[in-house]
Amino acid sequence: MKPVLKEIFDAIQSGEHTVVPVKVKAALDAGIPAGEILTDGMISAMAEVGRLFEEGEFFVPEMLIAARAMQAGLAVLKPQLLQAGVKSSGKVAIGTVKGDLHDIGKNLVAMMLEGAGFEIKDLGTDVTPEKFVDAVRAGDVNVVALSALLTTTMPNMKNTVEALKAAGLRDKVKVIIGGAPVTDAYAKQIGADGYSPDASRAVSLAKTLVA
Ligand code: B1M
Repeated sequence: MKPVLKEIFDAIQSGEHTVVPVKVKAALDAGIPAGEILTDGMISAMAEVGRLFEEGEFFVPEMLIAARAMQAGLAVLKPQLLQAGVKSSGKVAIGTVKGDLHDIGKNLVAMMLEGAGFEIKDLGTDVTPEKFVDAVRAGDVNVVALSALLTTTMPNMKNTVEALKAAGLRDKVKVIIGGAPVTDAYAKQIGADGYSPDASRAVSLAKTLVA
């Protein structure tokens, strides 16, 4: 790993939210592509934080400060991930499902979709099926994008698909899902239109589905 990416990795892992943006800027200034900084320096650091949590070396406070440092770095990277002047590809209502507070992956997916020209309605975290239904009812939403990071909250993806059906809105929108525990098989099982393992493939998936 390039030294500056290792520094970003270490600073995220230890939750240094003032250091991370400085290092991300330094990496950009050194000509390292935003995608490489994101994947190698940042996302990998969060995976390591998860591993340390699983092993009982990190606890929730450490995860929280790492997440804050990650968000600070993403703010610097955001302009690089957005392409100016892309024409609208459609409207996406995105949120992390009910009971789930993880928002870094969801924010990243939203950012990449925005960069690809989608208009984003970000419903935030802990979003009930009813809120997704209301968002579709309220406007010209083409895609509903659901994120879940917990095995215990994945069923709320199914509940959201069911709520859209019950409201007679299922045929009006495409539903895409993702998040660490989510799989393609699960997407098929709950009747979603597609699954993506990461933010960039969520963009190609959404584009294909609305085309
Ligand atoms: Co939590 N947490 N957490 N956590 N946390 C995990 C997810 C966990 C895997 C850690 C572990 O045990 N290894 C574990 C879940 C285990 C499980 O369910 N099997 C876990 C747990 C247990 C918990 C708590 C229950 C802990 C507790 O309280 N005892 C608790 C639950 C709170 C709640 O939500 N109700 C909790 C809390 C938290 C914090 C609040 C402290 C913090 C979140 C802060 C925040 O998001 N603002 C946190 C964090 C930071 C993590 C880890 C360490 C990192 C998550 C992250 O941001 N990754 C995580 C460990 C891990 O994931 N390995 C963990 C970086 C991010 C870029 O990746 O979100 O996967 P990710 O998104 C990716 C893809 O998944 C995909 O694209 C993104 C970019 O490529 N993607 C989509 C995501 N959404 C998508 C949607 C799409 C398409 C692709 O289409 C719509």
